[in-house]
Amino acid sequence: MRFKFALVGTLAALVAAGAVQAQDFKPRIVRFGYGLVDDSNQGRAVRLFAKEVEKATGGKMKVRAIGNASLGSDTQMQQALIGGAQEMMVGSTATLVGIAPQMALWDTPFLINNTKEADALLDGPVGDKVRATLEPKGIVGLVYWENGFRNLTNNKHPVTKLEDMNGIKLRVMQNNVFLDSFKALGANAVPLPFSELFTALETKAVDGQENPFNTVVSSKFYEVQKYLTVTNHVYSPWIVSVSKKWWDGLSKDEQKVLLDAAKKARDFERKDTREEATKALADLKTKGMQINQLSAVEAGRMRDKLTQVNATVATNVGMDLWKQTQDELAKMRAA
Ligand code: TK8
Repeated sequence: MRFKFALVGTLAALVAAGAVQAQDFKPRIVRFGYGLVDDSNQGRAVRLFAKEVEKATGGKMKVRAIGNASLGSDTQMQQALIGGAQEMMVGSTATLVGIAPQMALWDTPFLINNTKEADALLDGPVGDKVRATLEPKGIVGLVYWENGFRNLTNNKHPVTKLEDMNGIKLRVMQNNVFLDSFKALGANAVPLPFSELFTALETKAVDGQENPFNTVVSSKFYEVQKYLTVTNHVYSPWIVSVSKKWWDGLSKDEQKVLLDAAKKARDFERKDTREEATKALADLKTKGMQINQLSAVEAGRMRDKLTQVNATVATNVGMDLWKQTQDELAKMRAA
C-alpha cells in the first residue's frame, strides 16, 4: 500500500515537472494555402494565424501563408492535404461536398438569416457533427471562418426579379447544390474553380458569379462586372483544414497550438469580414457598380423554386441532421 502511494506521488511530481518544462514542439514548416488574394479577409486571417503559431511555439513552427491559389484550387489543395503533400488550407465548405456529403448542409439556400445564427450553428453541435465527417476522409477540420452571405453579380442586366435569372451564364462553385439551385432559378449554371473566375468574367466566358461583397472587392470583380444584386441567398462558411496524415504525427502540444490559433484567427476574421462587408457596398458603388436589393417578394419567389433543392439536401445530409438543424434554428428564432 505504502509503495503504491509513493508511486502515485512520484508520478504526480513528474507530471507537474513536465508541465512547467518546455512543451513538445519540433521545428516544422506549415504550408498554409488559400484561394483569395493576399489583401483579403482570408489573407489577413491566415497571416494572423501564422503569427500566433510562431509566437506560441517560440518560432519552432513556421507557417508559410500562400494565397492566390498558388498551391492549387480548393479541390486540388484538399487532395494534397489528404495525400500529405500540403499541411493546411482554408477554403469553402462547398468544395468539400464530394469528399464529405454532409457539408452540403451549408449550401442550403436561405438556411441562415443572420451572422448570429451562423455562429451559433457552426460553432455548436451541428457544426461539430458536420466537421467530424471529414476526419475519416483524411482531413481534420479545425474551425469555421466566415466567407459570408453570397450575392449575385453579372454583366447582362440588373436582376430585380426571378425571371431576370433567365439566360445568365453564371459561374457556380463545383458543387451540385449550387448547380441545381441556379438551374432551378433559370440561370445557365457553369461550375468553375474560383482560381479561374476572374479570367472567365473578363473574357466573358461567363456573365456572372455569386460571392460575398468582400470577395467582389478583394478580387476586383467590380472591374469586370456591372450589376450587383443583394440577394443574400446563402451563408457560406470557410473551413480551416489540416492534413490528417500530418496532424497525426504532431504532439498534443502542437495540435493544441494550431487549434487555439485557428480559433483566435476565427474571431478576428469574423469581425474583420463583417466590418469590411458593411463598407463594401458604398465602396463598390463608387467603383461604378450598379446595385439593387432583391425585394422580399422576389426572394420569396426564388425560395419557392428551391423547395426541391432543399428536399434533396435534407436527404443527402440525413434526416436526423436536417431536423436537428431546423430545431436549433427554430429555437433561436423563438428566443
Ligand atoms: C476561395 C473560394 C471562394 C468561394 C468560391 O478559394 O469559390 O466562390 O466563395 O471563397 O473558396
